[in-house]
Amino acid sequence: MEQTFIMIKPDGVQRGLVGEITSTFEKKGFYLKVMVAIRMKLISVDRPFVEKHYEESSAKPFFEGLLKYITSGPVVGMVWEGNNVVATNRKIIGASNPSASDPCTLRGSFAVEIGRNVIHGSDSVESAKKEIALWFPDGTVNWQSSLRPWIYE
Ligand code: IDP
Repeated sequence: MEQTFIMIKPDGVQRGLVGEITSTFEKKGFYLKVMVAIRMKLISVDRPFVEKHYEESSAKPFFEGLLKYITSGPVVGMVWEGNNVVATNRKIIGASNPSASDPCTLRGSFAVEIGRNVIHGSDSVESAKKEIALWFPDGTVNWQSSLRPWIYE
């Protein structure tokens, strides 16, 4: 099944949005593939690591600000699994700029400015694979929810 990488950014952690964001993906019917207490990463990431994560944005004028933002406090890294999870989670997250995000999305509900948009989600299956390998080099936990047949045909 398809997997995506999600990061709750420092502002999302500071503002106490971890539970609400995680709960949104759970209620949708996607599966958290890193066990919370053991494998979920609540870490401060360093500059070289963030440079690698955002290497595609390295030529952008906002890159320096982005590095400062993401290294400014702890973040939460997660892998979620489900049918079409990459594209679906991007829709749930909303447009990069919260002022253009649908109000029903996470960014539309909880953020105001593009430089403080609370959450990251992989933008393609290919970048999800890259990001998951970067953040979780030891792989993810393999488990199946007993409710799966009630959500997936
Ligand atoms: P995405 O996170 O929606 O995929 P990208 O264009 O890949 O958006 O940009 C990565 C991140 O860089 C954004 O989520 C946001 O935090 C930051 N960013 C993008 N554009 C700007 C900007 O114009 N000013 C400040 N930060 C920006």
